[in-house]
Amino acid sequence: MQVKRNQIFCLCLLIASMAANSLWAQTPKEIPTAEPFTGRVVLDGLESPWGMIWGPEGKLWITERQGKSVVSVDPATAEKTVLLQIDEVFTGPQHEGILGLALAPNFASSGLLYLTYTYKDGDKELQKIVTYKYDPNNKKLTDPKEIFAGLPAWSDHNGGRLIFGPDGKLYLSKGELGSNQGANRCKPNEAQRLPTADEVAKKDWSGYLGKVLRLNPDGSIPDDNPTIAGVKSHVFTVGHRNPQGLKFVGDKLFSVEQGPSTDDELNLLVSGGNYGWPLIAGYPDDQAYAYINWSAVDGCEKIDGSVYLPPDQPSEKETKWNRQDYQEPIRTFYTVPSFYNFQDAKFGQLAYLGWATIAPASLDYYPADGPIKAWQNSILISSLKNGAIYRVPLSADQKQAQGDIVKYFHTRNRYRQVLVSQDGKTIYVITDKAGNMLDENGLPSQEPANPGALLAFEYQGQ
Ligand SMILES: [Ca+2]
Ligand SMILES: [Ca+2]
Repeated sequence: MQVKRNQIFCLCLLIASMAANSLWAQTPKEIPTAEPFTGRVVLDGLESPWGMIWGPEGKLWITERQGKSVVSVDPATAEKTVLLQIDEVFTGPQHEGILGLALAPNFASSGLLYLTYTYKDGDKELQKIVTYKYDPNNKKLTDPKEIFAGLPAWSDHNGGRLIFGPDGKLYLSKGELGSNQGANRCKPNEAQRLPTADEVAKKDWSGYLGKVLRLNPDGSIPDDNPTIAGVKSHVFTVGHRNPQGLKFVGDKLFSVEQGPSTDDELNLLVSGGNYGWPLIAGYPDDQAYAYINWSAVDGCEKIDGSVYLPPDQPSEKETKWNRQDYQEPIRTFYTVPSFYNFQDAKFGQLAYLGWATIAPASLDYYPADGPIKAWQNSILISSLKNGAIYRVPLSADQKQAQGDIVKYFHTRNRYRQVLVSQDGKTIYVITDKAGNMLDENGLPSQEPANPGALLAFEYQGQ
């Protein structure tokens, strides 16, 4: 189904048809939903929207990753205002450009917006965090101040979500740059490598890959950050692949990260926790994943990296890795047995679209007192691969996922970020401008129905 601009349609039948999708036959049950929604395109033509927050005056503030800009959109009228354009930003097809954004906790008095983006310093590709001050009279972001720079970046797995916690600290999710896979398979994966005291003293952030970072608002290291292997740094958690979603629910920090060919993860992050990548994907169950350190394999460059788990290369069982600080995910998308068919012919050249993953790119929380009763106290996750929102109900203490995952709003798009409206009645989604996804019939497509769009799904129930 294509969402047409200004067209309102009922999603009821679409949602009911989800149960017929047999792709996840071996995975946790997804149940159809009866909640009534209509969908509409608020606007389209955004240059790869990536991050979206509630700005002042009821506006949505959105980063355009490839547009190198921050725009303000009135969700009621679709009026768009360019607040900022940054020439220095370095963009690429998927993982580079302006990524996350966050308002300072004292935004009402300081007017400060935090932004993170990739840039070049000579031959080096790096990422920084910069603050801008909002001028409400001229509707512009001005007065840039760099608070953190020199973080390694690359064309793959930059993470990029930026949020403030209730503790007043700034959190940034950082990926492992796609090392040890595909074109980058001969670069060592550093998600388990920890920064040394010497590196931290020299502001060498090369040990920060595959980590979630925690910073003071001025970019310095908080005194109460964890000391890991004897070193205090910006590192808050260790062992992530490509964490693109961060969300605080009360004092609990949830994240989503993209798994390899199985086991995208919903995690509850605890200070100093180790989330296992690349030694463990999902649970330590030795199913369908085993770590191969390609960089240690003789003649790595000559080996066909598209081969899945080549049997003649050394691999390490997940269960061999046994550590006190290891934290399991609270839900995976999905854990499948080793005999899962990773080469289903119906996906053709885009075989990865048939793998047991959803490519989660963001998450939001639907509050316990929200008007959609069936949604109360749930995590909402946006999927790039399926153009859908996955709702994961939480336990009353919000420490565990419980019950069935429910899938909503599937269109032929890549859903980059989900954001709940302040009244809890509208679910906003921004979509990628381009990329691969599954269409409404579960077949591969490279043509998004609504490229670079802001979509609104409005609840019609009582
Ligand atoms: Ca993990
Ligand atoms: Ca596993």
